[in-house]
Amino acid sequence: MKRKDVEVYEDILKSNVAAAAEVRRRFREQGVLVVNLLSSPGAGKTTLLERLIDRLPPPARLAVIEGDIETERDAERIRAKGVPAWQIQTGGACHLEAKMIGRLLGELPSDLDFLFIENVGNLVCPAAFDLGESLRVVLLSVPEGDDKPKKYPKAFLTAQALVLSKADLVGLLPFDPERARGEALEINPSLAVFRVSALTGEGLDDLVAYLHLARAGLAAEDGRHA
Ligand SMILES: Nc1nc2c(ncn2[C@@H]2O[C@H](COP(=O)(O)OP(=O)(O)O)[C@@H](O)[C@H]2O)c(=O)[nH]1
Ligand SMILES: [Mg+2]
Repeated sequence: MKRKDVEVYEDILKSNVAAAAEVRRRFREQGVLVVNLLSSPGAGKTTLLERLIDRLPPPARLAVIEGDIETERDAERIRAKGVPAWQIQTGGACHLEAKMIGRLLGELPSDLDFLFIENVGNLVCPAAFDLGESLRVVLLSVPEGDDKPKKYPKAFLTAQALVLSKADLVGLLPFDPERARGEALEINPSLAVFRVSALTGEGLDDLVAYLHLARAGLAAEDGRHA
């Protein structure tokens, strides 16, 4: 990258830090657990959201923000489940930024419990942009290969939880879940790891329990700071 390009990129990152802090402050004030989902395209983010919606029925209040380069397709899938969804089309940009979330603050219901953000599909740029989330979840699906954590370490380093998705395909493809888990934990020893299949339901109850705990932790944290 040329020196000028590096400076522009650093400015974008710096202004994103400030925007993310403001988004985080606003959502924490309202007791909303904001979850940022990162993965390669097709790792199963939207399908996981569809299954989580089934397991977080009312009175839990949910909303979803979808990020894609083009199309409204993922937001439509979420709306079909009865959950409000906003689609951000980046028009080519490979990640969402905090200011894009900030712009939606006035439109989102004010009484949410969980806000899920599905980032643009890739393990590179989204890792560099804090969206003001309280929880970052990275998905690695079985067909992608168990060698990916070491190749894309930032996504695993900055996440709090790892979902090894499409677990129903373990044994059908050459993917060693212990290698994937072990290498991810070498990068980030505090990662909570879940082996999940949206098809069979494996691991979903544990993941839902983790989300509830994370939300309860948010309230406890706010209590401490009050
Ligand atoms: N075998 C299997 N396929 C899945 C699972 N979850 C999603 N898929 C499939 O993977 C493809 C991509 O899923 P999608 O949720 O759209 O991925 P996204 O691009 O990360 O949002 C679709 O064909 C899904 O049906 C799973 O747990 N097991
Ligand atoms: Mg999707």
